[in-house]
Amino acid sequence: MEPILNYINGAFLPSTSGLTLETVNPATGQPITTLPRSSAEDVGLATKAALKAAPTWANTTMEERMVWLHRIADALEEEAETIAQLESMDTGKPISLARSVDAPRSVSNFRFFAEFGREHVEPTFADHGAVNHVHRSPIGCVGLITPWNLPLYLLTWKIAPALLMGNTIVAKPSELTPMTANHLAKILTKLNFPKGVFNLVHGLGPEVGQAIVEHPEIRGLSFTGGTATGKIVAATAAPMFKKLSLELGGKNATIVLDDAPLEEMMDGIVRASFTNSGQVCLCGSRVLVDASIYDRFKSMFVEAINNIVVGDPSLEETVMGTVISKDHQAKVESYIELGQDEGGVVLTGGSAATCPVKGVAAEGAFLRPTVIEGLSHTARTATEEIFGPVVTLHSFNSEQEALDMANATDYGLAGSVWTADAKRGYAFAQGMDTGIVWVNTWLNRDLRTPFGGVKQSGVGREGGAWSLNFFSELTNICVKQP
Ligand code: TXE
Repeated sequence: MEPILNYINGAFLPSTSGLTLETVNPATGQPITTLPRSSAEDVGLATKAALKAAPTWANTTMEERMVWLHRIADALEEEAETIAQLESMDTGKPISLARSVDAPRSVSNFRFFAEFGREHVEPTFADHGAVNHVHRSPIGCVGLITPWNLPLYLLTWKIAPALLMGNTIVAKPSELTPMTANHLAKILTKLNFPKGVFNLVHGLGPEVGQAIVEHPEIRGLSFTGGTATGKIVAATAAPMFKKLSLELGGKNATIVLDDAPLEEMMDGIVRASFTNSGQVCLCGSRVLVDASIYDRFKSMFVEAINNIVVGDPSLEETVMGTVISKDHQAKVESYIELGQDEGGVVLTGGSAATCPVKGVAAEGAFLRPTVIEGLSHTARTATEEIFGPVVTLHSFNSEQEALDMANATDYGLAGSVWTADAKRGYAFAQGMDTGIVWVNTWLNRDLRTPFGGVKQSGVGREGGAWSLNFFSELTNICVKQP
């Protein structure tokens, strides 16, 4: 594959240092291509381009920007298969998942905001003989920093509203998954998208990401990634009073109430546990089950998991591919080890050595879905984010106990409740200390809704009007007729 380059002012450039990194296919362990190991100097060039392009882009109308978002959506739609193939190769996720989730959601992110722009009105408030106009203007140049689990899905989730509100962009995808961001830059070039409005700088987080956060002329930052990194980003941005949106980690609970119709709901519960090898911040990594149905649930859950086809992500029948890297595989295996050290019992799955995935490259970062039972809900394995195909299984004796267990971590991103009685589920959900709760469903996304978490899962919300608010500044103009 041709080397990946930075995309600055409409041109594809190597890093100024000429240094590069290698990106690897997690399923084979083989290198795919190289990407720039950029520095603060490259971030400076990209920011200069973004600042130069800012006035013209800010002076386009909402309608003109909505037309651009539709054009980009159309182009992404035409290239959906290429994007799915690139994403699967870069992340090790099954081609079926890249086709059904990553590629289409990248299109709908642009399509949604292209249409949602119509909802954008500037409210007025009349009183004391004057009219107050709430005028919305771009932040200016914004920094977008994104993770490796849903690369284009999460990057476009930020790009679309940022462009719609008239901002210019310096973006940094994860150094582990640069391919689809690079492909988006190629699409923008083909569309003759205005130079400098969107810029991509590839490289390591502490070098390039840090430089974006530190740059004094990047006035807004939208970060999605781990909580530990989020703390570093927040500490750097806070004294600079930058606008900041942090979508961080999670340790979400899947709560199965005693009246849940298990046959009907098991597939959804398994999806919530293991989609993308558990590498979705919204995955349910703790499964809490009413004691009265625990044994029946456990045997159905383990049976369904044992039927998951784990293998080569390029094969159509594969349901679970790899985790993102051998390093991450080792991190996940260390938690399987810890779970047993803490007194847990592995019901199915385990490390690559004890429970090998058949018919795949030994260099591949494969792990089978793993369930550990018998742990206290306060154990480290049950409270720390693993971000892999590992769930802990717990029982509870009352709804209050289930709520207390669900809320007993430092995270507060999402959760799901499963019950025959939707009203009961809605009432239960109101006790959950999270930003999102699904009742009898999971990853059911209406893009108009607020997305984000509380506690160590982040600060702020993105989605619908919340994205328009984040990616703009407000000026209240109070007018009194002479
Ligand atoms: O995160 P990292 P990863 C979380 C998920 C998991 C993590 C996995 O819970 O914890 O993301 O993604 C850059 N200054 N979410 O491992 O390491 C880094 O290069 C500035 C939650 O990639 O935090 C990458 O581009 N940037 C989410 C990005 O930060 C830095 C949904 C994220 O890297 C940096 C998806 C630094 N010092 C995953 N160090 C949600 N809540 O929606 C690294 N980076």
